[in-house]
Amino acid sequence: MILLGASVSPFVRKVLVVAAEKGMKLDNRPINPSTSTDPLFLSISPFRKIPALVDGDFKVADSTAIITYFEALQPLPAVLPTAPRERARAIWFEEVADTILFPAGQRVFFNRVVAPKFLKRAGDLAAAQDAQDSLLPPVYGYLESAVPDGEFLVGNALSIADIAVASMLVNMTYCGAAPDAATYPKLAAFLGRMMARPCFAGALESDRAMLG
Ligand SMILES: N[C@@H](CCC(=O)N[C@@H](CS)C(=O)NCC(=O)O)C(=O)O
Repeated sequence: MILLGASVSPFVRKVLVVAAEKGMKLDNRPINPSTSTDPLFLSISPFRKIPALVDGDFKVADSTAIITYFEALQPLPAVLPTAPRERARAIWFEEVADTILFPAGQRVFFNRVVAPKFLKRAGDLAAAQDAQDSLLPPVYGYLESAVPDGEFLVGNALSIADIAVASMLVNMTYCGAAPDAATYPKLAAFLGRMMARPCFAGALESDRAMLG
């Protein structure tokens, strides 16, 4: 299977981590979603979003859609809990990561990393600082209160909840906006635990190769 998109995108990272957890092999090909003219990419992802997946004659974009496909193809180890309430809670955390944490963090990551490193222009550092000061604290505060005493966000096993939240937070470690251990001890410890898991290793290695 071919996965289009670089691991520094938290949505791509989420998919790479799920695949690694399930022992599924992916041929990961970085592309620039904004400028790519690759007809294959545009045929899968009409709105130019990564990740995009090709599996033979099947194509689908969107991290949640791709992970749903993986889970159906290879149910074990499961990343979607089977108990109804746990599954709903896991999707809740994935949604918080994708729709609340990502837009807040992206303003920091884009202006401090993407603009100077990949677009070769200065980022809006005031906008980055504003997002770090005003947008991230409410999300971090919520997540700090939601991290249980156990190892995982939902139930007793790794799930999409942990992978989605940690995948977004990884980008914050690249732009000086990670949750600090003094203010968010449980969240910082959670992130450390997740990043140390073998399923994150390949994606983090790809990040290092790209970010230096
Ligand atoms: N809901 C999508 C979101 C994907 C997304 O926003 N990807 C970003 C990269 S982090 C992207 O492709 N942005 C390029 C653009 O908007 O032109 C998913 O879960 O895959």
